[in-house]
Amino acid sequence: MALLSFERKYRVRGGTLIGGDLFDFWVGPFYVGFFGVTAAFFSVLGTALIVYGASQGPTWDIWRINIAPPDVSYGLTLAPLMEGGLWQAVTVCAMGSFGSWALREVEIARKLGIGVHVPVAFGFAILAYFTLEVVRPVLLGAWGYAFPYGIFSHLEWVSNTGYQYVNFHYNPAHMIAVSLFFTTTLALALHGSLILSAANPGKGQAMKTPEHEDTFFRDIIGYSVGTLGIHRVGLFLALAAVFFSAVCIVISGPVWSQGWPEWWNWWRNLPIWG
Ligand code: UQ2
Repeated sequence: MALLSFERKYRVRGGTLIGGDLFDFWVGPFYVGFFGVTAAFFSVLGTALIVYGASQGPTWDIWRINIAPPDVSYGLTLAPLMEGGLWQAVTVCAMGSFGSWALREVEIARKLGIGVHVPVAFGFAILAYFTLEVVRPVLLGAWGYAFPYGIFSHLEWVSNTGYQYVNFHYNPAHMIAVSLFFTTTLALALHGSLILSAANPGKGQAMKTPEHEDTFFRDIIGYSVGTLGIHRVGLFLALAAVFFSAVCIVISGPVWSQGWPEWWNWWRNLPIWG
């Protein structure tokens, strides 16, 4: 089915989660929906708040603009606008915007009658942000433990937070997360190169089939995970990487507050070393 006739068939009302027919229409190529309106509202407001914060100084240098959370002394209370309140408002806008985007994805998936895998996958990205900015600061008792909104400032937050635990690479959940990120790139490199190899067999030759793809891997490692399987592997690896990243930061402080190298003393203290 050509794209235009496909769209004529599927661009119909229904499948919305809220508001019925309200906002159930397209603007140009874009589906709007109730959550399109709320996503636009929160992202425009959040961006405007960041620009307002920048206008209050001390710099317009794009690298150094910084919207910081309140000082730790404010705990989990609401802070004055220029002492972290702006950061709190921007964080509410960000969560409103990310949540709206996920629900807009759900509405589009429902219209098409496809699964909700895309919004579920995006949900893991939201979880990563929510863990850093809400879950861990709440567990530690202050918004001041959240990362600031700024290019250099958030880099410094990551570095300082890592060094606070001496050597973050000894964090076992960090080890798992890094391994999963590397394996994700391995899987996509294997998959991307395999697909292109079959699609581009050489000038004048006909494109090859999934049988060729299966056979390549059966010949080289005795196993092919299959054309659907590789996408399951890829999604699992990517989501597991994000999940263990969230675990690795949320246990840093709330569960373990010494250096991560010290955590391994349980191994050195096993009564089996003589
Ligand atoms: C495969 C297959 C694909 C693929 C790839 C494989 C035809 C087009 C890459 C091979 C993948 C395997 C054996 C699993 C890799 C697992 C990890 C953890 C990296 O068999 O089917 O479809 O793209």
